[in-house]
Amino acid sequence: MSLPVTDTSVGASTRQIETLIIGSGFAGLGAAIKLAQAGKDFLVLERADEVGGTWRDNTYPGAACDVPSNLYSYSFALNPGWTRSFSPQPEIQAYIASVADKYDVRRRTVFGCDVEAARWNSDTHRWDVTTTRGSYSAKHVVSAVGALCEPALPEIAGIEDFQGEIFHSARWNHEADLTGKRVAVIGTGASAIQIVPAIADQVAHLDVYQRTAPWILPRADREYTGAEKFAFRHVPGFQRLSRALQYLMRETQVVGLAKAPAFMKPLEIAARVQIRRGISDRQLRRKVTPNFQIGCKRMLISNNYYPALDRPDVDLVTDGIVEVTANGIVTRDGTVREVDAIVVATGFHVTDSPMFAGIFGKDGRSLAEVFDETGMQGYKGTTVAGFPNLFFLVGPNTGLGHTSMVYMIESQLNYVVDAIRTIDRHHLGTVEVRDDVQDRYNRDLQDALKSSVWNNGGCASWYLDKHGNNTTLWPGFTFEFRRITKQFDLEAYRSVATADLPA
Ligand code: N01
Repeated sequence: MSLPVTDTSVGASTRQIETLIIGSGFAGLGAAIKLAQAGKDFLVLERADEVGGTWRDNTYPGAACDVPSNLYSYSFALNPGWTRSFSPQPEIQAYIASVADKYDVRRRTVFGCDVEAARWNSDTHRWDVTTTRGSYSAKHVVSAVGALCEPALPEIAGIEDFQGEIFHSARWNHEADLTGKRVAVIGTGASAIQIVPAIADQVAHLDVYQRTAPWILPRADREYTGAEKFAFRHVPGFQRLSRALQYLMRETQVVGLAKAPAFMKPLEIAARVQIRRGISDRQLRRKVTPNFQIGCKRMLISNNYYPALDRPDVDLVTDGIVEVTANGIVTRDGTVREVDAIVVATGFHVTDSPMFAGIFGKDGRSLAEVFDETGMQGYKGTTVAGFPNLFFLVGPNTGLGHTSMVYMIESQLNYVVDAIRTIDRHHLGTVEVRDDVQDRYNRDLQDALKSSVWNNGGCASWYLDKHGNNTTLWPGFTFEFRRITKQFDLEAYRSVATADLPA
């Protein structure tokens, strides 16, 4: 498909655009494709020089998806080229880039364009968006920056004085050669458990700093057989069928995560067997055994993390870090472990994203101020009261603990594109979700989450905000979310016709 050529040059004057999409990962790229197909005017702003979002940024050794490959593509652009059942990062990034090419999205993308602020302008009834590459005035803004885009650095005394190499897992420094070095990895989340086995052979010694032991399940990863690869390409419906089966299997987990956590027991047993098989030392086994219910934090998958920890040249450190010095890390028991490099695998700002501080709504308050007061609340994960004509992809309570985010993104794309179509069809100038609708929606969500393992599993996780509310995860089956986002529900919104907007 070929799109009309859009002027992506940036000048001194403010450019008028119908819809600005911020970000070009799975969500932003999908929005661009769907808006193009709907014949709408839009422009994508991307701070980096390539599409891909989190899959472009996370290039650490061992980076791979923990969701089956067949679920990890758009339904409208299946990828018959996957080589493994769980795809490595380079394959996913190549897929995303190929979709951008196929749908010609780059021509409507301004690369190297970091959004500084977006302000609702009550005079023009549009969004004023300032960026590192000029200013825009947009009727609608689609924020597609994702939940895992702003690395969270730990606040550890002295960390800025460390003299060796130090970098976050999502900003891997490929110039730094870790061969033969003493390396520390801080964190034992999804990123760290992929990094540790990937670098254990290369480094001289590895210290892994664990604050909370994660639950880790076997990773059923394998190369697709020649017959499967052939069938993906040449047998009509084969990939769709295997995708549908995997989708249904994963959806059954919702019962154990959100409705009746006791159903997760068999998974816990499988995880305990992994520990026994992977680790020979009894004391180390005790250290890696989690102290919370499985599913409370994201369940991880790996076959090689425990064997890596079991190596004589790898130490698991469970005493809390008190300080980083110029050349090492000091733990609570007073031990100083000298290292040449530190990998900070401490996750992302999710419920406290710095991006929230740069978006100013109708009453001049930033999204950060609003969320600080109410928690990260929205309506159908997409709109927020007080922020007219602003649509979030991967917004509040759209995250998943069990299956592919691409499915949720496609549900939201339906909703956003239908919203913009509806606005145009009814000649509306603004739409803003009603406070009462948003409040009711969030009450229902929190009720549904009350009995979930995420809220009651005895862990602290990034799923919960500072108020203790789970404002990140969708508590139900994903097809329920697909159903509620099928059509834009104008009655849930306060809307003003363009002709009635005050001049
Ligand atoms: O980050 P995390 P991540 N001192 O927040 C520890 C997705 N993902 O980058 O558990 C010491 O999960 C923290 O300890 P604790 C996936 O959705 C997907 O690994 O808070 N430690 C934890 O161990 C995932 O959920 C894939 O006690 C500190 C770790 O750092 C999300 O990204 C692959 C600390 C952070 O774990 C984030 O994963 C990778 C401190 N001050 C990631 N602060 C796929 O395969 C934090 N920690 C699809």
